[in-house]
Amino acid sequence: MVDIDISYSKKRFDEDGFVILRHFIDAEQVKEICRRAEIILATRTEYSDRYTNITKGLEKVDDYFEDLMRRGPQVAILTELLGTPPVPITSSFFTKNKTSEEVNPHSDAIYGGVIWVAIDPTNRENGCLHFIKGSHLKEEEFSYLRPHEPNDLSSHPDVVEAIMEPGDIVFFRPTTVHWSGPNHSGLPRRGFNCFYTGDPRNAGQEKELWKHLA
Ligand SMILES: O=C(O)CCC(=O)C(=O)O
Repeated sequence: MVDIDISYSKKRFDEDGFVILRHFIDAEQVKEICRRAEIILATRTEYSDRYTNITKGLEKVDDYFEDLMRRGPQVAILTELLGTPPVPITSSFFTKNKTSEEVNPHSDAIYGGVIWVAIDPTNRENGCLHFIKGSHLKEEEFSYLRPHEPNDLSSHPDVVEAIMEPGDIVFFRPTTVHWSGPNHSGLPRRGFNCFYTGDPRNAGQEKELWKHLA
């Protein structure tokens, strides 16, 4: 892991609703996450309600993911960013092999934080994540968005393309509007995500909510 300027990262997280930290997860761990997730995918246990390319609940199948959610290097950073220890809800694997596997603009939940780790290089061509900077502060304006409904925000003035390399991580507020476009590359684009709530009292409720979100 590289040196992290936590006060700058917190400023970005608070003002923009997300922050990308480069080379955060080392190459060995990226490989291990991918290897274990691919084993789970091969035997598919739990699907997202609407997406066949999103596999949730990895931690229910392999304790490695439970441990990673609870004790991975992201926990200390997220604690700083949220100002409170994050409570893990679930971990998911997002594969994107086809052009049809888009996730439309949406926000995830109200409380807590989300992390997304790039397993493959990701860019505009293969459907990288996009964020609307500052949208977590304008919840009402974006409350109409649903991940299964197309809404073109690609020319929004505050859009940011999260171009990432394997091991880069993005921390974001669940209320920050985000989406990922089609994959035109012909190669898989994979990402690993963990969702945390910031308040243990919300854990049950957020678990239910997350089942229905991308
Ligand atoms: O990886 C993707 O394509 C979408 C990720 C996403 O929507 C999320 O992590 O909440």
